Amino acid sequence: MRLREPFEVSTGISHDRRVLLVALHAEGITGWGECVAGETPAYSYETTDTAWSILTDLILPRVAGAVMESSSDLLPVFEGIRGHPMARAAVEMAAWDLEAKAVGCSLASLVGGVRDSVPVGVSIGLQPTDEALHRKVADYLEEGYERIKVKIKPGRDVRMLQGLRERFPDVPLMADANSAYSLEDLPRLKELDALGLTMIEQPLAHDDYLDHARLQAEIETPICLDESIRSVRDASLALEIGACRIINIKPGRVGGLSSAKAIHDLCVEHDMPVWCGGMLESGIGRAHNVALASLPGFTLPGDISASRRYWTEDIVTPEFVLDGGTVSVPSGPGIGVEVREDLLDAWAVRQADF
Ligand code: OSB
Ligand code: MG
Repeated sequence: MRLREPFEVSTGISHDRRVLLVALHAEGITGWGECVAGETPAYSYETTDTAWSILTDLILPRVAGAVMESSSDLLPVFEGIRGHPMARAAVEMAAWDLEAKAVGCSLASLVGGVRDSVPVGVSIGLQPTDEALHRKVADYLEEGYERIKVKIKPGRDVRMLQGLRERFPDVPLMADANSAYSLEDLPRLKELDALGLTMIEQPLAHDDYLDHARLQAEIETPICLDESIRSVRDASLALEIGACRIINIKPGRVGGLSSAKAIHDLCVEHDMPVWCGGMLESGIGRAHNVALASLPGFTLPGDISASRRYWTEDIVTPEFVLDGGTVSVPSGPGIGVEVREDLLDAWAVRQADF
C-alpha cells in the first residue's frame, strides 16, 4: 500500500507498506490480523519477509485444522519459536477477531474495553524544513488532532522543537527519536526540559534499559519506551529500574492483544500511563489498536490517526475517521469493520493457504 506521503524517521524513510495479513477461517467466520513488521529491519529485526517465513513455515501449518476455544489455545502453536512477536501477533490478533465474531460481540468488549471512542493524535515524520513542519502541524490541528508527535534526530531536535513550541505554545507536543541518541547526548536532551513536552519517546538504543534509567534520572521530560518493550517482562524491568515513566503499547510489537493487555494491567497497577502506538497499519491493524485503546488505562492519546492520514483508500470499510480529536470504537462483531476483498484481490502480490 502506497502511503499518501513518505514517512521519514531517524532510521530511514518509508514510501510504501508491504502489509502482511492473516485470515483465520472457522465455522464460516473469518478473523483478521495484520503483521506490523517493517520492510527493513530498522525498527525491529523482524521484516515482512521474516514474518512470512515464520508464519508459513512454522505457525500456520500448526494452526490449520486445530481445535481451539479461544486465542489462548494458540500457545502450543508458538512453542519452540523464540522471538518474532510481530509474526505471532498477526495470528493471535486474527484469533481474537474470530473469537469475538463467534461470540457475537465487539473485539473491544472482548478485550475489556470501556470506552466507545478513543482520544488520538498524529505522528509527523521528519520534514525538510521547519516551515514545512509548521505547516503540517497547523494542518493537522485544523483537522482536529489534539496532540502532535514529531520525529526527531540529531541535527533536527532542540532548535526545531523550540521553533515549534514558539509557534504552538499550548499544543500537547511530544518527540520520538526512534533510538537516535546515546547518553553522550545528555546535555542536548536536557535542553528539551524547557519545552514542556508530554514525553520523549525511545531516545536511546532499543535494548538499553539501564541507560534509559540513567537518562530518566537526569531529565524532567518523561521518557516513554516503544521499541524496548516487547513483552510484559520488558515492561516489568523498565518499571522496576525506572527506565521510563510512560509506555507505548503496540499489540503488534508485543506478540498480540493478550500480551498488550497484560502490559496494560501491570502499568495500571503501578500508576504508569500507557497509550497505543501505531505502525502505519492498514485499517485491519488499526481496528485492533482502536479496540485495545478502549481499555481504561489508555489515558493518553494514541498514534491512531484516521485512515486518510495514511491512505488514499483503506482496505476496510467504513474507513476510520476523526471526530473531535477521537476515533470511534466500532461496536459491530469482532474488529467491526469489513475487509475490502475487492482491494485485497487487486493488491495482493503473494498468498499462501493452509
Ligand atoms: O516509532 O512510533 C513509532 C511508525 C512506524 C514505525 C514506528 C513508529 C511509527 C510512528 C507512526 O510513529 C505511528 C502511526 O501513526 O501509525
Ligand atoms: Mg516510536
